[in-house]
Amino acid sequence: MGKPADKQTPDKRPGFFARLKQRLNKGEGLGLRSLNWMSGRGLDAELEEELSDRLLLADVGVETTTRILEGLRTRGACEGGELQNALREELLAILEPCTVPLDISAEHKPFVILMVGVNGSGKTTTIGKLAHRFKGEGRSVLLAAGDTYRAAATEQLQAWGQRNDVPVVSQAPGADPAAVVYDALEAAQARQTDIVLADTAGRLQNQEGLMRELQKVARVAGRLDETSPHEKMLILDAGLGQNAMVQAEQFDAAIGLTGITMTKLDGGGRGGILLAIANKLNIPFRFIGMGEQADDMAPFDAHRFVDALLDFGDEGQLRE
Ligand SMILES: Nc1nc2c(ncn2[C@@H]2O[C@H](COP(=O)(O)OP(=O)(O)O)[C@@H](O)[C@H]2O)c(=O)[nH]1
Ligand SMILES: [Mg+2]
Repeated sequence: MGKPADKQTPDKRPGFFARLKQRLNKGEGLGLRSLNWMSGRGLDAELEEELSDRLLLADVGVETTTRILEGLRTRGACEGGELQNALREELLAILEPCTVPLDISAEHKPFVILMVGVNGSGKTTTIGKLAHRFKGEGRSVLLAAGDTYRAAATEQLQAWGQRNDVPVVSQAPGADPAAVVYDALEAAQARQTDIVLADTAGRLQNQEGLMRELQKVARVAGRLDETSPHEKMLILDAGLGQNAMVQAEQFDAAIGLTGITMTKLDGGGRGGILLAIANKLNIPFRFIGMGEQADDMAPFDAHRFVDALLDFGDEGQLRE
């Protein structure tokens, strides 16, 4: 499998979570290196206030920041490294329940993944990345161009289809997205395709219209196989901060999400929004994305994510 040997060759880059760590800690990040962990006074008022500021700045939100600080106080950790480990454990306690990998069981054929999210959140790009990943795992994939609102959306999906050598089912702009998805599922059944990735629009005349459309798409997807769609995945731009939380709540209320993929962790976001969402909503994180290339995505892993988030610097002790 000869890949072009350009300088973008993925294997030459540091690993995904190493890059994530660099990204999240460039500029300020959580900036935990600069806190005075070694004051010998443990979690005193000064350190607590600074830590609280950093967490809030990183989009962790008030509720979750309060939970974390309370947890630290309760633990009564005092030494620098001990305190750092306590913080790590607090974050893990929040994120670990949300580490549930997407389980694509072969008993559903095709396994149908409905992608939802506002315009620009990264749905189509994530479909391209997932198609690349699934193909790499030896599975067959078909894409459904359910964003019929903009002609460019279908073209963008077709480009990803070509790049990954997977078929795309589409109709003319303005077509009923539910009809496109139904067509795609029929085609996938006929071809014995393993996985269907269904794109959808992120903006219609209004929010209510969008949610109604998504409900309809999900309903129609259930006509050929009542267990479908098997995944209703929200795509969220991590750079949106607390707005991402609002979106998660709205989409969940409308269609009942089964997974979340966070994108643009290479953008302005500082990653703390995952803690806020995990603390509030019981929806697994499936993947995290950090860039526009096909392999700029990894399955979510609470341990590696927390490691990337917490950069204590060289003085940081007691790494596992
Ligand atoms: N930097 C960065 N850009 C991304 C990422 N994911 C998507 N994009 C870009 O964000 C823009 C919107 O993505 P798109 O997939 O079209 O969003 P959609 O409207 O939800 O389908 C495009 O320019 C993508 O290349 C990411 O993880 N990082
Ligand atoms: Mg799109």
